[in-house]
Amino acid sequence: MASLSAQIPPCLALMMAACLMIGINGSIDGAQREFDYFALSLQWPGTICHKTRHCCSSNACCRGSNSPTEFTIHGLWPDYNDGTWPSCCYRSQFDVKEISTLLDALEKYWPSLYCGKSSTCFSGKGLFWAHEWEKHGTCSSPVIRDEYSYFITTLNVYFKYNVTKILNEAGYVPSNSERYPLGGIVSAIENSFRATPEVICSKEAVEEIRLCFFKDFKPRNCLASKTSCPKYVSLPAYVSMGREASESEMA
Ligand code: U2P
Repeated sequence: MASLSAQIPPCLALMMAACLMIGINGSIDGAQREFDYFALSLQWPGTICHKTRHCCSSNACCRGSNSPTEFTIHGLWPDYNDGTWPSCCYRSQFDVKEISTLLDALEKYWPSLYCGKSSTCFSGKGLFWAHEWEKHGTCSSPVIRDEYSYFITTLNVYFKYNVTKILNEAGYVPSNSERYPLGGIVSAIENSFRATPEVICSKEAVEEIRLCFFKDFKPRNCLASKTSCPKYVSLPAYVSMGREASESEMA
């Protein structure tokens, strides 16, 4: 039987080889080009936990009086200046052992606010942290090159730029009745960090605030995007609604 290569005309074989070298992102060797800046994405539990319908052990919204009342970390994302971002840059399966010394801090400041496992790049479903490391962390090179560095760096940036504190000091405190001017929230952050954040809303409630950084972690403006927020927004307070998960409720 003739070999496969013998059946393919040389010009077609060359084209096939070229296609294999050019990855899905149009980059040579499948490598994605280096990112331009970082976004630290922070979630507001007051807004997200309002949507919790079923409890489970992985969801920090289900911790009742121990549920988070400050902005928590969603992820540190390498981004491009054109509004797109690289993802799943190389095969590196998340290993919780590598961050065992950080777990207490991660449970507190970087918890999942949802039930259900998160998708990972290559290994199906896993922890929220596995999702963030595999999808975003692997694209943070050459600034961040391994899993431990990704998590410790993110925690350090989060502690240094404390959005909850800045907003509280400016009078923007959690409330289920007040509405605050979006411009006031943005200005409070700009005045403290000298850079413009991005604010994401769910209806009128602030759901995420993103802080942007150059690769040396000096603050920079986030991209001017069409905001999903109205002119006046809320910063809902956490309402437990008897959500301390009973075993029977655990999904
Ligand atoms: O905004 C919806 C989801 O898109 C992903 N995202 C958004 C902005 C950005 O700069 N980078 C980015 O990845 C986020 O996906 P996730 O990390 O949650 O999978 C975001 O939730």
